[in-house]
Amino acid sequence: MLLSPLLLLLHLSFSIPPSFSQSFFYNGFKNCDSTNITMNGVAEITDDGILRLTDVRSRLIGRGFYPDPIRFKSPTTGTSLSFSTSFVFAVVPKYRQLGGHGLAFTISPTKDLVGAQPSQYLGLLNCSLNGNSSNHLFAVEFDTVQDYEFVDIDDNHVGVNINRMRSVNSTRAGFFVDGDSTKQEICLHSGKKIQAWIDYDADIPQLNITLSIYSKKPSTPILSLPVDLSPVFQDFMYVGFSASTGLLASSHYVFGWSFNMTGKAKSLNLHCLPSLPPFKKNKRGFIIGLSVSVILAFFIIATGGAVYVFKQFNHVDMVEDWELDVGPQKYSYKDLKDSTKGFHEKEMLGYGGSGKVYKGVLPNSTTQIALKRILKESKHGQKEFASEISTIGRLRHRNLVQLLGWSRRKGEFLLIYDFMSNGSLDNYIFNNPKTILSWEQRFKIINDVSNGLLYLHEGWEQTVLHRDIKAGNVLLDSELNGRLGDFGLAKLYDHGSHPTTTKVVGTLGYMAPELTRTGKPTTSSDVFAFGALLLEVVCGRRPIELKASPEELILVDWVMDKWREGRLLEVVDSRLKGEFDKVEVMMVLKLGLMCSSDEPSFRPSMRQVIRYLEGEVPLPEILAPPSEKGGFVVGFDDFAASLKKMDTWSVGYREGDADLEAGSGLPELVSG
Ligand SMILES: *[C@@H]1O[C@H](CO)[C@@H](O)[C@H](O)[C@H]1NC(C)=O
Ligand SMILES: *[C@@H]1O[C@H](CO)[C@@H](O)[C@H](O)[C@H]1NC(C)=O
Ligand SMILES: *[C@@H]1O[C@H](CO)[C@@H](O)[C@H](O)[C@H]1NC(C)=O
Ligand SMILES: *[C@@H]1O[C@H](CO)[C@@H](O)[C@H](O)[C@H]1NC(C)=O
Ligand SMILES: *[C@@H]1O[C@H](CO)[C@@H](O)[C@H](O)[C@H]1NC(C)=O
Ligand SMILES: *[C@@H]1O[C@H](CO)[C@@H](O)[C@H](O)[C@H]1NC(C)=O
Ligand SMILES: CC(=O)N[C@H]1CO[C@H](CO)[C@@H](O)[C@@H]1O
Repeated sequence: MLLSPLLLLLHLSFSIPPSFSQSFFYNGFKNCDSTNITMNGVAEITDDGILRLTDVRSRLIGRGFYPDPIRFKSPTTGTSLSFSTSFVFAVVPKYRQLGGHGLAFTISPTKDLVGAQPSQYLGLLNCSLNGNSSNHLFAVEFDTVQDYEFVDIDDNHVGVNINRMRSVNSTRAGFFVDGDSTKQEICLHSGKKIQAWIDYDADIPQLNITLSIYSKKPSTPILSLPVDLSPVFQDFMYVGFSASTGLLASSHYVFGWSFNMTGKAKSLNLHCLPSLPPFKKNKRGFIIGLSVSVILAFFIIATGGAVYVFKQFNHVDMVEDWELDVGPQKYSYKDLKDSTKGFHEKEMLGYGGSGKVYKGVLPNSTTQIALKRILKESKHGQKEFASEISTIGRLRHRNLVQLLGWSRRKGEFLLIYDFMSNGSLDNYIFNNPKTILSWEQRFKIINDVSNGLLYLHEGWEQTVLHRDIKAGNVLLDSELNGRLGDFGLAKLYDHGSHPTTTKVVGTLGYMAPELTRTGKPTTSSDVFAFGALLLEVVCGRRPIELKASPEELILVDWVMDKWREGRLLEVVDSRLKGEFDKVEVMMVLKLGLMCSSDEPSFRPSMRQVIRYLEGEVPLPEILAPPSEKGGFVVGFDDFAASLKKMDTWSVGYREGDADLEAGSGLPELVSG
């Protein structure tokens, strides 16, 4: 008698999962506990009935999942089923304007996502799992940080992630008001309630994502993708939310959630949902009893106090959470400042991209250092910058200028580099140098720089673009070894992927022509700049020489013309007095031209460059002088033409750049 119910139970639990729902609706999570929502990490349901995934502590993960698995594949056809969901969330950052990191609606084979990491992984994956199709993970991320690693488009986006953190497609958070095709922006970390709808029609297939700050669903989604989720889904999956914080942190809240496998999910009414407790206000009535004079006295003391505190503040190095994660050693700002005699003009070594460089001494030692002082006003810039510092600090190569440490004070960064006693290469080749470098020394420096650049491009776990290669950024140590300096402009990206468009930076004459069009720096645009460097080291002049005659104005054109005329050796720096190895010089000049090709695909990679320089392989045949305008150099005229479009070039100017001074006469020249 007892046996049959038991058998039935066994049967139930083995043939189909215990129970699975087709739809549910949480109009707030009041009276809910772990039987209604499975929580892990730091997630909890507040007394007000809000699912709080994380609070504002650093590096947390919080998740809330619907407890039962849901069938996501048709038992008959084995293809994915449609679903529809809507939820209301809010992100309240610890520091206003700085969200970290984000939350994701998640469909996954498990509720606990073992091994997942916080920060940019949103508690979904980790670096070894990232990208593996056996993850069977689908997520829609609401991300408030721009991770270059995952090619995020900005720091306020909605993206669809399938098995990897890099989004299949993403868009800036916002919504369309019905009947209006301009997107209204939504700030994800405003702390306000935001409703999201995710609708998937498996038959088309089509995935729509819609956002709004209202209860009514806009008719136009902000993302609509033709994506088949059949390979992603398993028969039964769990649905829920995952959120994480990094060094910067936000509280992530979910206020209500509706889900439906058999039709459109019901929208939530924002007014019927619980609200976040308002910030505690000062007790009213406190001041009422006080006389005006007391208030005045209080005001005066408070002002005095504030001024005092402010002054104190300016003397103290403020430490923020994210600083603790920055790799290289942090030094006291005051010690560093003192070692440069308070950033005295006399201690200034020159300008590096984005800041002045001073000579100093490492605190409590006799080690000489070069200190770069960079002003970073915005908080956002500071955080990005800190992550760059920690990357640069990990790069080590004998042909790179080593970053030794850093320091920071409000709105200001100091970067500590090895001191290079012989200064920068430009002092030896342009503007009547005191010391003339011999060809052997020049050839050695070229080889050094190419090795340093190859390391940046290929020698590290991520590709590092230098983005500002020029003679002024090649430093010479006491033995005249060439070292690439100034990685302030470096941006990283994964091998094989493409960096997102960023503001074009670089120096006039070293910027690849496609950079001004696309704004996308690549290893190939670094090679272009390296080509310009090769030519100038051989010729002893700048890539654009304003004092030169019109036919000699643009170095690469001039060298090209001479080559066509069969008089290539005439371009070699006359200060070498003919003392050089002709074969090496010819090879370097031709390689310089090849790197300077307008067409990125004609340019060699740094690995190839090194093979040519070391004589391992001869330069390709294509480098035979073209009889007429043609061959691989077609387009050099475009280069000259683009020069005339001064407005596009002007983006390459930076304040305080030595080359800027040289360039200041250009507009005149173009009009004349
Ligand atoms: C939570 O789950 C319990 C037990 O399954 C159920 O009785 C209760 O109604 C659920 N609460 C809500 C708000 O759904
Ligand atoms: C990533 O998670 C997997 C699965 O839990 C684990 O085996 C692996 O060690 C984790 N990798 C890292 C780098 O944490
Ligand atoms: C993907 O994950 C599976 C199972 O964890 C593992 O066997 C496989 O090696 C992983 N593939 C890659 C490319 O990491
Ligand atoms: C992303 O989707 C938009 C349309 O919503 C489409 O135009 C764009 O090409 C897609 N991008 C990628 C990388 O698939
Ligand atoms: C996606 O949005 C379009 C409107 O742009 C609509 O025609 C289509 O039915 C929607 N698809 C789903 C699955 O909701
Ligand atoms: C330098 O020496 C001073 C005094 O001896 C000490 O207080 C300080 O911590 C030292 N700084 C470093 C970076 O070692
Ligand atoms: C060419 C040049 O200036 N060489 C100098 C490099 O630095 C060392 C040490 O500081 C000097 O001895 C060299 O004269």
